[in-house]
Amino acid sequence: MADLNGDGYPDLLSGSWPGELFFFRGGPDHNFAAPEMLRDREGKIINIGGGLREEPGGGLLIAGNAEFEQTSDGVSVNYHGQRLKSTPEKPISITGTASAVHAADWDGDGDLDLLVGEIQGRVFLIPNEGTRTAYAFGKERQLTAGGKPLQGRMGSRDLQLNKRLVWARAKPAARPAYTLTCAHGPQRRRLDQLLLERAWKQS
Ligand SMILES: [Ca+2]
Ligand SMILES: [Ca+2]
Repeated sequence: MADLNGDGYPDLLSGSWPGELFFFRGGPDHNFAAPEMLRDREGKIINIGGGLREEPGGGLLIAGNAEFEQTSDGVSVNYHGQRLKSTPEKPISITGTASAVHAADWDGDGDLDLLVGEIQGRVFLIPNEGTRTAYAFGKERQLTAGGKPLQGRMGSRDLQLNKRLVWARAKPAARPAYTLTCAHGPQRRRLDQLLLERAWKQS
């Protein structure tokens, strides 16, 4: 919760699975307006890593908030104001990037900037280049720790990097481990935590 627009009323911010950031404008007595997707200073809806991607097989993949619509002449997809047609030759599918957001005055200039984590575990700063009462978000940049890009990583490669024994003991059905790499070394998180802890202690 943060007063993003500086009107004296706390607002709500939320990340999402498709990746867009949602702003719930606060009012008196903690009443909130319907959510709106946050945009950057050029009017583009913010979704780090989202967008349209051409698929190798000829399809189109949308990473973001989109809605399918069945019409009399086929299937259409509404994405950020665009209306795209899904055809057998160029079928449209949807995925997401996921996001979590926190507002803080990162650079101490009085307005609230955004800190955003995404599905690959990367953490970005989106600077507020506006004012305390009229936000205008600039281009994101990935935060660093210990001189390296800050990233929580998933997958067997990270397990092997940190403790080979962990992966050797993980069963195929086990979920991958989650490792946050930061200045003071790898930090293990959740995912088959008992198995991980046991293997860690026995190694
Ligand atoms: Ca507010
Ligand atoms: Ca600021």
